[in-house]
Order: sequence, then C-alpha cells, then structure tokens
Amino acid sequence: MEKIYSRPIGLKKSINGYCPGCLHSAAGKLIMSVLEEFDLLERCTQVDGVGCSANNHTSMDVDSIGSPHGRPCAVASAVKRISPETVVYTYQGDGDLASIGLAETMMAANRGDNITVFFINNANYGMTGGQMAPTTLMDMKTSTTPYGRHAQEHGYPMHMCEVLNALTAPSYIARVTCIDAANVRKARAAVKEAFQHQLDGKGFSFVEFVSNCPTNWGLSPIESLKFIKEKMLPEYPLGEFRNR
Ligand SMILES: Cc1ncc(C[n+]2csc(CCOP(=O)(O)OP(=O)(O)O)c2C)c(N)n1
Repeated sequence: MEKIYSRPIGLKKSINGYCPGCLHSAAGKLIMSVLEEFDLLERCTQVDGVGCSANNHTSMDVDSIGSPHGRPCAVASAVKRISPETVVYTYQGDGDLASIGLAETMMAANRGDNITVFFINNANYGMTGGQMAPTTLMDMKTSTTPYGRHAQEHGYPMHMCEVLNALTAPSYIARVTCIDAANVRKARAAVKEAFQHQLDGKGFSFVEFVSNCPTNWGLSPIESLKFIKEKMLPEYPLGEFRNR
C-alpha cells in the first residue's frame, strides 16, 4: 500500500500538551511539516511566546527559545541579526503578540526584520483561564468579561493582519485557519510562502491562524470549529493581505 501520510519528523512521538481539539496542534504540525520539506529542521530557531505555545517544547524537535512574555519578535530579531543563516520564526498567542507584546511586534514589522511570525488567534488568553484578549469578539463572554465584551468598556477586536498591512516594510501577510481539510491545505501553503520570503531575504512575514480554545470557550472541539466558521471568520476574514 502507498503511504500517503506520516508524522512530520520534527514532531516528537510524545503526546503534546494541548487540550483535545485545540488547533494549536494543527498549526504546529504544519510548521514542522514545511520545515521538513525545506530541509530546515537543523537550521531553524523557534521563539515561543508565553502562553499555550510553551507546550511546543514538549512536542517539537527543533532548537527553540522561550521568550519573556510578548517579546518573541525582539528575541527573533536579535537571533536573526547574529545568525543570518538561521531561519528564525516566532510562535505566539494573541495575548502575547497583540497585547503585552504589541510594541515588539509592530517594531519588528516596521523594521522589516527578516523573520517569520506565526500568530495563533484564539480570541482569549488560553493558558491562564480564558481572559479577554485584544482579539476577543464583541459580546463574547470570557472570564474577565462575564457579561460579554462591550465597546465602551473594552474596545473592539484588534485585526493584526490589517494593522500590519498599514506598514510599509512587511513582505508577506496572510490569515488562515485549520477548520477543515481545504483550509489546512491553504494554511500550509501560507506557511510555505512565509518561510520562502525569509529564505529570499524579503523581510517580515506574518501568518495568522484563526484558531479555537474549546476548553475556555466551553465548547466541544466540533462546536468550536463551527464557532470559528460562523463567528470568528466574519470578523477575521481569511486571505493573503500582502505578497511582495
Ligand atoms: C509578564 C507576564 N505577565 C503575565 C503573565 C501571565 N500569562 C501567562 S500566559 C498569558 C496569556 C497567554 O495568552 P495568549 O498569548 O493569547 O496565548 P494562548 O495561551 O491563548 O495560546 C498570561 C497573561 C506572564 N507569564 N508574564
């Protein structure tokens, strides 16, 4: 029989630390599979933010640095500058990238640093118990917005692709999701394109994964995929925002 699928070799055989149905695992798997295809597993450094992404250390077999909360882009910029041959990427949640680390994200993007940024938007602070994030949807209940997110008190959802697209320097910006097979294929293509930009020395590349958090959303994995489709995607439209 022809083998049509195998575990990316960058993923350890151990069970990862993510909750059942969490799409963090899907994003991580795609990144590992693209690194394997490009033969970059021995030539890359992953910079993880603080949050559920810290679980990556248990499952990914690549050199990695655990950054202070929100600072992965600053750490990645430094690694890239001292070691330009290394393929450097960050892996960050929305609290990490768009809240505490917003300044570092914007500055690295505005400098056009030749790094790749993977942004897992699950609309809350997953690891610490589902607090409101900048990306939380209007009216969405979280542990810190028990009556829902309201504009007057909490502002509006932050659209990082659109915000970064206002800058001159970034070379690649895309938003993807992994809710079904067709979208997984598109997401993989975006991960490939982002790494290709870095390999070509084009500068800052950014891929946002519209993701889920079944545990803190209080939904089953299947229900959480439906929530993404019906509620998250209208707020966070998929597509390539920039490809230079
Ligand atoms: C300086 C600092 N502030 C706050 C925290 C607590 N903290 C840990 S993870 C986290 C939020 C993570 O949320 P997010 O980045 O959205 O990632 P997710 O867990 O949802 O993937 C916070 C606030 C911390 N570890 N360090």
